[in-house]
Amino acid sequence: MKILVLNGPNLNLLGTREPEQYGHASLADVETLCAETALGLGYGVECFQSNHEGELIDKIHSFGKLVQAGQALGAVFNPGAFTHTSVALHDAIKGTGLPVVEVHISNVHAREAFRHHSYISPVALGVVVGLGIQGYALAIQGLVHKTS
Ligand code: CA2
Repeated sequence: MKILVLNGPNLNLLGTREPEQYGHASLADVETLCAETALGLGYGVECFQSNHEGELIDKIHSFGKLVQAGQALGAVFNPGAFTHTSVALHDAIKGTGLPVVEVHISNVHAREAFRHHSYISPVALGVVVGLGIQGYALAIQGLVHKTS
């Protein structure tokens, strides 16, 4: 049984720039943290990052099918800037019924006004915001807690 760790645009740059906003950890560090957290709860992970909206949508579709087949639990998802723009990602999550916990490394509510609205939150099981990369571990715990 596996959990999808899904990251959106520019999160491949983690650890290379803007450490005051996003810390020093790399995306590989995030994925290792997620794998260790999930393993401790009895789950595996599949990690996927894309800078392309359509690729994220395709992954949500394929994982939604795995959940329907009882082969996956759901996803922790940091949609990056698509959080604030993407009706298409909203529709993909809603249309597949994929259980999603939304994660943001930074506290988007303490930043620019355009980051205060999320198209993902209304279709998410829960949201973890502003707790750094530890938020991914908390999101996995929350996903397991809410779905099993
Ligand atoms: O706080 C978060 O996790 C965000 O989802 C990160 C997005 C931002 O657009 C959201 O408003 C909040 C940006 C991810 C870009 O990450 C970078 C990391 C290092 C260097 C440059 C970008």
